[in-house]
Amino acid sequence: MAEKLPHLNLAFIGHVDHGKSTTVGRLMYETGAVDPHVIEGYRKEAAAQGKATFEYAWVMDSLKEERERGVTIDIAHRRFNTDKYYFTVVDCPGHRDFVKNMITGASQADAAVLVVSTIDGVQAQTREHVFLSRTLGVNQLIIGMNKIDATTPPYDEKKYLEVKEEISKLLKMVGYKVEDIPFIPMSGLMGDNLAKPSENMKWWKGPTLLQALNNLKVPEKPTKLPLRVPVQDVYTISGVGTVPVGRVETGIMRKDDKIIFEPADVAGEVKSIEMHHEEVNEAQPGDNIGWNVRGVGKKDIRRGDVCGHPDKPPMVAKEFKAQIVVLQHPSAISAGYTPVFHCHTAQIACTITAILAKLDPRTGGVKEQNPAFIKPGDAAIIMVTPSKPMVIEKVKEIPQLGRFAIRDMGQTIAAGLCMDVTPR
Ligand SMILES: Nc1nc2c(ncn2[C@@H]2O[C@H](COP(=O)(O)OP(=O)(O)OP(=O)(O)O)[C@@H](O)[C@H]2O)c(=O)[nH]1
Ligand SMILES: [Mg+2]
Repeated sequence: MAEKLPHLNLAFIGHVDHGKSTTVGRLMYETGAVDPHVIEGYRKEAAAQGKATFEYAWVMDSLKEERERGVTIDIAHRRFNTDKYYFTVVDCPGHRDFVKNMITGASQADAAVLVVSTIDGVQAQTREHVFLSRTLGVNQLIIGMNKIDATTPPYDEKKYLEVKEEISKLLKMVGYKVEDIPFIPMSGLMGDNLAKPSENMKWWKGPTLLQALNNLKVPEKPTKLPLRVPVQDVYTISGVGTVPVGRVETGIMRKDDKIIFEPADVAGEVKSIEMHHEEVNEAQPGDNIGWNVRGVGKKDIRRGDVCGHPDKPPMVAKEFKAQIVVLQHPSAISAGYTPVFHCHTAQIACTITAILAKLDPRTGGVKEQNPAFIKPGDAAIIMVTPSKPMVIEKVKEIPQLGRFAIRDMGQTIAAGLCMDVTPR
């Protein structure tokens, strides 16, 4: 049944202890995804360990260290469904030491619930998570104004309006359209306005969290953007010919289309398209395909090349400008550093030739022009020169091909977006 409903990836983000795991746990319980006996068991066990009130959080926090410390450390995935959607929920950690796990969670999300304690309002990781969500392309937000049961007096509309204003300012600053975003007064712990409208807030006429989740939109397939199919692998099949395989990121590929591969710079024609071992006439975003090309040899193209139409060919960069967030690095990053950039299926050593500005990750504003170096936690605008030709697109034009991760020494050093490209 759940498999037939449209699917959405949903991340819960926000400052440490503001109630993300509790809200997810209670929502699971109220929608029947978690058995009441399980919660009852956690309630007793948590109380016995001096961790009373963490019973719902334990649905998501299953590591021993998480339960002992009462904080989420790693991201946890859980599934649940409403009558309209089937959700995969990613519960992110709020603690500043685990921001990189939050980034992994948010980078997979179609939408996010930002949980903010109505008692404490906007805090450091509220700002940081909002900025990162924006950078990572999370376009739909719901604000869960949590712990409304514990304001003074409880369920206080005045406090709600005050904190709502504070959050709105932050969202506007990084470019979210506040008019489209619901701000729901709720209690993850008591269950107010999660699955059922609360009796304790007669002043609230808006949706419950569950209704807001049902109002989310399945992201539209980017069929109107230019065709981009990054090549994952290339085969030669006897009697058929050259067959690259990959996932269509944007646009539509049709049988008999003229196509071009970049940066290889070879052109051909689509003889046939195969998906799940069946021949199809066209392929759309999200489809994993193998396509037989006329006029292209196996040796002409390789993993990391991108297939497009000749009238709007993939952009090959000589140099590009990017915004990055540094996640981890043993020391500091300065101009001249040459790690590997992972962008679509390409993995290419690129030199950071200049650091133009250091940004405040909590606001996105410029903190320092031309800094000598940047460190974990910093965001920055940089100039990059690939060691060989590389396809990358401006994130404003083709978002799917404008994001990348920077890796070195077996770690993800940074995540980023391409702002501008100097073509080859
Ligand atoms: N009064 C009240 N307490 C809450 C509410 N939601 C969560 N809490 C309490 O806040 C504490 C932290 O809750 P968590 O759910 O672990 O918070 P979190 O946001 O997941 O924290 P991290 O994952 O570590 O960032 C626990 O003691 C919860 O019982 C709420 O709506 N009202
Ligand atoms: Mg948590």
